[in-house]
Amino acid sequence: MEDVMDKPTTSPISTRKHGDVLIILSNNPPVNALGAAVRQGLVDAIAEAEADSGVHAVVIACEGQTFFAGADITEFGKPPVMPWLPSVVDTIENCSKPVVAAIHGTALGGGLEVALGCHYRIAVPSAKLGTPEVKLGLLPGAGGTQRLPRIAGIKKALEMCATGNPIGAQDGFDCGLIDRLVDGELIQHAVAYAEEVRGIRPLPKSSERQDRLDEECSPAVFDEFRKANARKFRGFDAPEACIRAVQVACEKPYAEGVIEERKLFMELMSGTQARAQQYFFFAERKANKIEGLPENTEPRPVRKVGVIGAGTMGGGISMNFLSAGIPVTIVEMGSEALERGTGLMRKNYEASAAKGKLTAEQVEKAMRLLSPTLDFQALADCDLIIEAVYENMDVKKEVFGKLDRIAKPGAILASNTSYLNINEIAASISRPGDVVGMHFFSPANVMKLLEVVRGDKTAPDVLLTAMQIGKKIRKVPVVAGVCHGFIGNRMLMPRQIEATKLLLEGATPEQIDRVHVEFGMPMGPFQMADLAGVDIGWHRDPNRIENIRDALCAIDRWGQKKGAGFYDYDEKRRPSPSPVVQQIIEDFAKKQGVERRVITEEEIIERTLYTMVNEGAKILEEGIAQRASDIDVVWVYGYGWPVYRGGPMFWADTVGLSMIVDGLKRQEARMKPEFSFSKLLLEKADKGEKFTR
Ligand code: 3H9
Repeated sequence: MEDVMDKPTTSPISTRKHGDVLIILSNNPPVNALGAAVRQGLVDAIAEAEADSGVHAVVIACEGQTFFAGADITEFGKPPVMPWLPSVVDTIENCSKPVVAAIHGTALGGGLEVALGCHYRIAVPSAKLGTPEVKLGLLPGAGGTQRLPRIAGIKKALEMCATGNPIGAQDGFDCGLIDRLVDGELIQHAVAYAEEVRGIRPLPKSSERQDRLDEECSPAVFDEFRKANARKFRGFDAPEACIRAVQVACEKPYAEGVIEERKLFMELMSGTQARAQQYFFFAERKANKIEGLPENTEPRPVRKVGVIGAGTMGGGISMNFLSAGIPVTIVEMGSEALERGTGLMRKNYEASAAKGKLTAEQVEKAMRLLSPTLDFQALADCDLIIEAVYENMDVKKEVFGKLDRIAKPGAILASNTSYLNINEIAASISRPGDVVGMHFFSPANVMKLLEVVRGDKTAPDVLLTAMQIGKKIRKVPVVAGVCHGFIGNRMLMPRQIEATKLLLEGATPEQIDRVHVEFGMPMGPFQMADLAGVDIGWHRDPNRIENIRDALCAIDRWGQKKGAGFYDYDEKRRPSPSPVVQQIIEDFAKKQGVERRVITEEEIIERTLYTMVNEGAKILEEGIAQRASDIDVVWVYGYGWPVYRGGPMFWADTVGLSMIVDGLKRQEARMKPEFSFSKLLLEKADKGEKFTR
């Protein structure tokens, strides 16, 4: 049957008739976000269906890559434009003719809520369904917290709303969220489905369902869920609000539930956490954009990757490519190290398989793509070669010298250095334009951050390729300029310097760490030192004791791996304060003539966190970071800065830059000579400006 097109329209929503089914189509690229025009279009289209006596059923579908991926986040914080989404969803549900949602791509947030307002849901197997609002510091605010548990059950709704993780279509089908799964032409199937159900009355409305609630409602379900996720949700406001809203579905009728949902939604929306998380959503996407890249720059093809060094870092880096289906040649100096390295990679993969994250077949597929070798020459056909050898300029130069002779023309030569000067490495070979930094964070197969270091001579297509390949291996790449420590590690330095000075002045490691953990960091500076190894960068001479770190290393307190560092550890690696360390600190303070006093939480924040903001501002003014939000992306993904505080630069804006400057001025005398003010910070504070918008 021929479809009958309606009159042309400028609305992102169009309608066409297929027999007695009205097909409502959204075309709002890139993700069919439910902006004002889409919402209005949906309401108008439902009115059209109601008014047309020739229409007996309705299909709502989307063009492009996805079903509605949610409310339009760019509208948040602006004056609301009617119709608002909850009433659009109600309008759909109250349509007197059956409405079928035809889902492909990702039905997320408000998009899933639209689908829940429909009377039936049909999806392709590749579709994903989710309520990611919690990741934006919100909860599903268009009836989702009340409809979802009524359709999919309490446990599923809790999991989806409070974690924000999407589920697959099959899972959706199994829990009752999807009524029918279909392969092939979705809209055709949806129309056939609509014709099949057109006569069924009463219409199934998710807001009226009670059966699933009766099955699962008990206070224990909520208590257990809270307990099981306490660590994950620590510090965040939104997950608890999501749990509370779903709980209301158990306790109150639908009409009261949605009022409660709205109240909780508005509370979250007006809070700083939601602002921070929404800011971060866009920050992450902005980080992908490279400034100053000539238009027409095309990436170089990367079909095969070489990795030099099969240690923890080299192995982890290799796994990223293997998992993305890219063959890797990994080179080591000795067969024992090579075997150990590849064995560890297999072990890591198998551990993921044991947790159900991979199938045994996927593990084998990844490992088959790996070619371990002792022969440097084997790198000759690689398009991208990443060295992950010992962090020493001479060693790196030697490796790059070899690569210069072996690598094919046009191969990208990347260094995984965390501190060293990429320009100096590049200048030592005949093809500096091919050199770029690709700084992975440990464990490299897990951590999302990738600092892509742009040297003075790095060719634009090399930079673009490094950024794109980073995305392909599911990292969050951020461009950084050349300086000691790039963005992330450079900002770590003032924090570490001040934290160590604070120990001498009277603070304890556990006090400083507690302030950081309460702030929302996964661990404090001394917990981090113990985890990473107190001995990293130590000169290895036990008789040369110039600071607390030297003193700890000299008596074998190298951190968790030795069962002792800034803390004592039991056999389960549980830390406790160490009297030995306390004594070392006190002796050291005496030796240096440092007067010990009571250190307040405020001082710890000012000296260890405000100093980071100051360093971030220097990084910005020197052009090491392209934008303030990139610094935030580095800190959230690389160091676990709590995303509900947006990142150090966004956080500084919420504190107020003049407050930051005042705090630093209060501490300036104690922090000298290491500390100096960023001009940009002073200027911005003076003008009442912010780093981020
Ligand atoms: C909500 O629904 C609240 C309701 O419960 C209640 C309301 C009352 N809005 O990620 P990509 C842009 S809250 C506006 O690179 P992908 C994005 O910025 C919402 N813009 O693509 C980017 O722009 P640009 C709940 C959006 O293929 C472009 O689209 N929904 C939105 O890798 C491409 O995005 C969510 O939280 C939006 N909702 O991934 C879903 N979404 O090109 C958020 C994307 O200028 N979205 N953009 O940089 C996503 O998770 C991913 O974008 C998605 C596609 C998986 C859909």
